[in-house]
Amino acid sequence: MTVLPLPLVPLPADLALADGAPYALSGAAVTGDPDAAAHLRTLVRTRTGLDLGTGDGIALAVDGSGPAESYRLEASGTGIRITGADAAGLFYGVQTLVQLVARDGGAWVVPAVRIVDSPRFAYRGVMLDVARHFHDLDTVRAYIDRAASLKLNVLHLHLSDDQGWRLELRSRPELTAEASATAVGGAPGGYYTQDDYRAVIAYAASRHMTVVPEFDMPGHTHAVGLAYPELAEAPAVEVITEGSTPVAGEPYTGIGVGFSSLRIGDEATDAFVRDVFAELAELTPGPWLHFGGDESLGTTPEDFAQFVASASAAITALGKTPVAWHEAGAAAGLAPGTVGQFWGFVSPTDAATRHARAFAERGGRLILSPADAVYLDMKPTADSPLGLTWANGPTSLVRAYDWEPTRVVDGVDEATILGVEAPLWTETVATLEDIDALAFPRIAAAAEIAWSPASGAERSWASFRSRVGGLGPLWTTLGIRFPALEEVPWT
Ligand code: TNX
Repeated sequence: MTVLPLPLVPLPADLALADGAPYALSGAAVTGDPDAAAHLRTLVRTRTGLDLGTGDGIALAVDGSGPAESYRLEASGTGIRITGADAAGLFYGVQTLVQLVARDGGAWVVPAVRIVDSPRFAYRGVMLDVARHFHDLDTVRAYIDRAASLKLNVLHLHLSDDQGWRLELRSRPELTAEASATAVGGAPGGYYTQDDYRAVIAYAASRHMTVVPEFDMPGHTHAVGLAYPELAEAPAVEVITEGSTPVAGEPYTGIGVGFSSLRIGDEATDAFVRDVFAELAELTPGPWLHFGGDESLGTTPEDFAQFVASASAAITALGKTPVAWHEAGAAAGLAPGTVGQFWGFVSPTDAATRHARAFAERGGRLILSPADAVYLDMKPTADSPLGLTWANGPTSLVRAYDWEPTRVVDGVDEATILGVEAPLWTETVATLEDIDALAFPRIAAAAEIAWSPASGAERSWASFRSRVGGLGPLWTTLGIRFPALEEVPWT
């Protein structure tokens, strides 16, 4: 049976259309789990204008059976039942139900279906760079809602870079006092207070998302030098490929990379690294702390290896799992169990493959973020006013969709892959409207690759583009200003 008329993304693991009448939402009521019921009420009201009553009709329950995050959904003319293995599973069942809501003549209905669904990968992430441009709480909450609606469950926050430090730390108040006021192109900066950060974590948790915070080191640290000049190496300006020249002690508002470095092998730097990650660990309930490690072109290879060994050990000693960009795999002393984030291409260079594999060889797993497929900051089309192009851009929706995680890093199999993450770097991204313009609809491709089984009749570009096209009206009512790419038959 074809599922093409149903605009479901990510594609459920198992789905069958049932015979019989659809379920009519007018006058319908909901019963069961209060959190899930509240989400469903809000979403149905937004989508249809209908207020669900309280009582029999749509039954929502958690029953503890089945894999983590899984759910079952049965809809018929007489009622709907969604059963989650856990609260996250039930939440995802609600998201699926909202995607199923359709207009039938003048009525809002849910077609008769039977779905049994669970995720392929445990880690399904998006990253938001709040350093190049600062993004306020409302924007972050809106992005959490967008990601969670596609069953993504990790928000990686890139909290520091050359352009600014974005999280208040009590142990190091100079960071936000001296290095948060500006952003790329002279845009206003900003930072999260500790209460703001807790609010982000709580909001994410209410949508079953875990926050993975990143302080990027030892490169991408020009801003640290504004607060602590003694911790910074002199900028290695000769490696800048784009943008303006950084000046030590002055805010950097360009978009060059690879020029800054912490001073390695210095007790003051070690104390700084210990302080910032210890405080970050205290503030962060999730299991992962990301220490960056990318593009440290202003650091010698020996210093880089020493830094990676000590930072990954320090984070491990805090009871957290370190995460680093794949270059950190070059360091022989990388702490066992460190998770690697691969950002090479779908067909990587030998060095990227070797570095990524090094994490697995030390018992760590991999997050796949192949830049030519899932970097949401690449232009979607050549004429897009926003976005970059360095990763073989523009990156079409079909390119974002047509890749298979187990075929990227040779020798890295399904069990070694923790999951998939779609980063959004924000050199060109200042507002929620900009985020929507770049993230959508490609974020839906990342979500399907992370959630849905690798194969199946409908796990194809032809099916995906049609299902995405059917989501247009829902996205519009949710206020998502997605670009109507020509690759998609929007309905
Ligand atoms: C590379 S990908 C970076 C970032 C830039 C991004 C722009 C990675 C780990 N580092 O510093 O923002 O390209 O696409």
